[in-house]
Amino acid sequence: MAEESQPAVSVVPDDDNEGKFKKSDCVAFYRRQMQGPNLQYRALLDTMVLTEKGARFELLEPDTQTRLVLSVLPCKNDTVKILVDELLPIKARYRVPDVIIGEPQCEQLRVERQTTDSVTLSWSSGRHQVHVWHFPFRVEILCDDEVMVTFNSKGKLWFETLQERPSELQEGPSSLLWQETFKQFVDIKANGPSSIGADFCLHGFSHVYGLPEHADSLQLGDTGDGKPYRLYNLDVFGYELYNRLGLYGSVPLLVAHKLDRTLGVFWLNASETFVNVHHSPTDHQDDQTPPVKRRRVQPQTDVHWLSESGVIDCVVLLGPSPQQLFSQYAQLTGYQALPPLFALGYHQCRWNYNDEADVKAVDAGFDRHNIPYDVIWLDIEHTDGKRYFTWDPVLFPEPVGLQRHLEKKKRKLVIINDPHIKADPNWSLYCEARDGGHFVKDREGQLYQGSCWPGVSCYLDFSRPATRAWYSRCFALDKYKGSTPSLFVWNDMNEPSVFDGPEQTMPKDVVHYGGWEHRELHNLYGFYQHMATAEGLITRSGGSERPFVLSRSFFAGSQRFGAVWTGDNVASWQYLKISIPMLLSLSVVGIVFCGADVGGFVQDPDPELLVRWYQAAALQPFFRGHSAKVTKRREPWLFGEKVTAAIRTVIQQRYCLLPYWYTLFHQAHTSGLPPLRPLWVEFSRDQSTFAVDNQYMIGGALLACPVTEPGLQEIKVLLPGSGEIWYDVQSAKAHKGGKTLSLPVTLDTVPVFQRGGSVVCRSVGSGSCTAELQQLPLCITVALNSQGAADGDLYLDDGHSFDYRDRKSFCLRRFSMLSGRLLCRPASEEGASFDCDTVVQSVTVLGVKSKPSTVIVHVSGAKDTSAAFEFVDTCCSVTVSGLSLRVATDWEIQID
Ligand code: NBV
Repeated sequence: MAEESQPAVSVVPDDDNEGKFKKSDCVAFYRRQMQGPNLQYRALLDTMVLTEKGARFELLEPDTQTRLVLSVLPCKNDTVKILVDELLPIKARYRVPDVIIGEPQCEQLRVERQTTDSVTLSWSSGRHQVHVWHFPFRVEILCDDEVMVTFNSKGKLWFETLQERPSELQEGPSSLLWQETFKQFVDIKANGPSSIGADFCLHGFSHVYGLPEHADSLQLGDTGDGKPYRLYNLDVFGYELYNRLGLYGSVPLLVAHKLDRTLGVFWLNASETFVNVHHSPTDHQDDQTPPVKRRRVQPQTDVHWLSESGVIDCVVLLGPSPQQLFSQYAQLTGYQALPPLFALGYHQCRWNYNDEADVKAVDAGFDRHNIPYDVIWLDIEHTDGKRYFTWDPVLFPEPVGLQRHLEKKKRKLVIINDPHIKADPNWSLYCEARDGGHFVKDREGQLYQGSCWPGVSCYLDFSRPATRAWYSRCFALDKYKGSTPSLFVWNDMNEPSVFDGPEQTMPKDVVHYGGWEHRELHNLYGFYQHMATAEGLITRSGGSERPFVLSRSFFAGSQRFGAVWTGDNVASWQYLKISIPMLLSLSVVGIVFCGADVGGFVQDPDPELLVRWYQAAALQPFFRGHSAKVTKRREPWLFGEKVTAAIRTVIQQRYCLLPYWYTLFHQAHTSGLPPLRPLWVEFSRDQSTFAVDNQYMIGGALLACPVTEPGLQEIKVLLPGSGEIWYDVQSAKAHKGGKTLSLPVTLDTVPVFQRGGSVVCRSVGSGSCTAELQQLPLCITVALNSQGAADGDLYLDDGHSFDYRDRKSFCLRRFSMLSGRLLCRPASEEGASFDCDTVVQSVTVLGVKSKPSTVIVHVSGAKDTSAAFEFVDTCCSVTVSGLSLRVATDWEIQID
């Protein structure tokens, strides 16, 4: 098998993006809707039926005689679902399965008022109402009598009902409804035109976010320039910046924010989707009216969604706080999986580490240079001829030995596993998949074949439950030869990438499980592979171990399966800069375990860029250095001692901060709050934060402003919130909030500030990997606010199993300080059973008014003792060291 058979078609992807991808104006359904007639839908109010599942109305468009059915379902957690489907469809339309977790708990609706023009419905306390208008048809969602959102405000409701295929297609525009040509590719549409669309007006909102994945700013811009946001998962090598064409994954959630409310619109559709955003009044409108005569108009944002097929299935999330919105969205699509602790450490990847000796040498290099790391990665060349689940017999003859070698140091191996399967009838895995019916078919019912790394390949149909189960079983330790429990997985190319397909992806007329065309579920393909891989790793451990899977493609809900990264970025300052808004955009839509390739995947970074990239990425959730095949090697020690030292420092600092990161991941896992937060999430009433996307919060306590420009000598940092105090983490110096600080920078400066009122736990020392870190004591930094108070949580568990869930084996503690007294107490009643030896070795309090005279330590059940301390006048800090206080016991420290 080691011998490479010659592929029939070129296996090299076309790197020239220009012209490879569609622009919106060459997408037929987009053109039809944008240029289509104004439709005159009416809600037939006398058809209203109220059930415990909400209200149902018929809709009629008299000119086209289109009949639809509208359901409005308010749910217990302040969300409202709006569903529109055909009234009498000739066949069922695709409804996205597997994304929404659990049935929503519906509220019982009451009729408040009904006239011939409209009906008003309310639920629970009556604070919220929906107002359905006969004509022009629209649905308003109100809170305390104020309209927050209007569905179909601009009358863009569009629904192409399914028709029988004409026996013969006449030449002319109508034949184009049944097939569409792009370059040499002809897409035959089995169901003809089936697109849908609708608009929402978000009243009072002018700041909107979300809709990844785009290499663009955090705030969504106005698409009046004719460039809508596209959601269509594609493999875009070295993607262009500030471009709204779709990248590897999509999450159709738009988040809107204003001073007193955060709101979301979730458009549950997995087919190709465009979103137009229009802000009014715009800042730069061409308004001839003299300013004095202008009325102050309330701002609004209109959002127009257009999808190629499926039904209109959307949920309005009413917040009102950002925290409530994240929780509502997590209740809908799932919470971030709690990663094993090692996954939050540093990952070293390259396309490719050449052979076992190379891997061992790189691994040893980290020890030699005293740089902690947890995982080394193998790219496609580790396989036998790009057959996933195999090993190159020459380069990786002893994979088990290699994993044992790493495992002795408590380190892991991640290998790549792509969704294409080499069409090789002499390979048992291929034959099993073929005979089990696990591949997608073309529209003639033959196995669909496309080209990828192995040459001619078939593609697994991950939408089919039996295929997912089969694929999951392929990760069983006895089936996947050469794998051990310390091997984890990376799913690449799962948009899916097909080198000889339209836009380098799978043709839309390929057929999946249930007879559904690929067009219906394109954006779900990677989501399903991620799901099956994570499931495979869980099952291989008998259900006891947490998986780690990184996926390039994703959809809403992918957070349940692991991590994602931002694909093939470039080693340039602009790509370092854009990584921040890209990761923030993912974070606000629930994909919170995310990162960008450190150093840039394509091309070679200069040492300054590499250092700055490590500094930024060490403060981001998923932290992996990666580089493309033709780039120069860039392990951290290859650029001279100064660079090695700078990189070592930030990786060590990352490890020290892992107790805090892990606590944030526990929070994401239980409440939906992202670890990485745009400033407005924490300072939701501070308008100056709404557009910031070069800075961010790590949890509620730390503000980071990584340097993303070359040769910088001074950086401007917005410290939000008048009344806040911010402590520079490097110097401990206090700064007042509500202003922009000018901070001098050297290559070693990483601007991070701790917010007054917070407590952050760090490890003392970093160890050589996370497993070592777990043995180390903690130091606690208490940053006092202007009232002399602070608090913060710490979450600990075994770092790898599901015992935290199944046996409540974890430890969740709260540190709180007030009037000079720091308490360590349980933060939750649950979780007492975790046997935790971790101790606190030192406590530093920032912002004390004057030098204390005594420090008394009180541990419950023991005698009070006084402790030595150090007071630093210049930054008003007190450090009590030499402690050994178990975090699992209650204790207090009184500083007088
Ligand atoms: O498997 C090779 C690469 C991988 O290193 C990279 O991280 C992915 O984004 N892969 C893409 C395929 C080839 C890209 C040119």
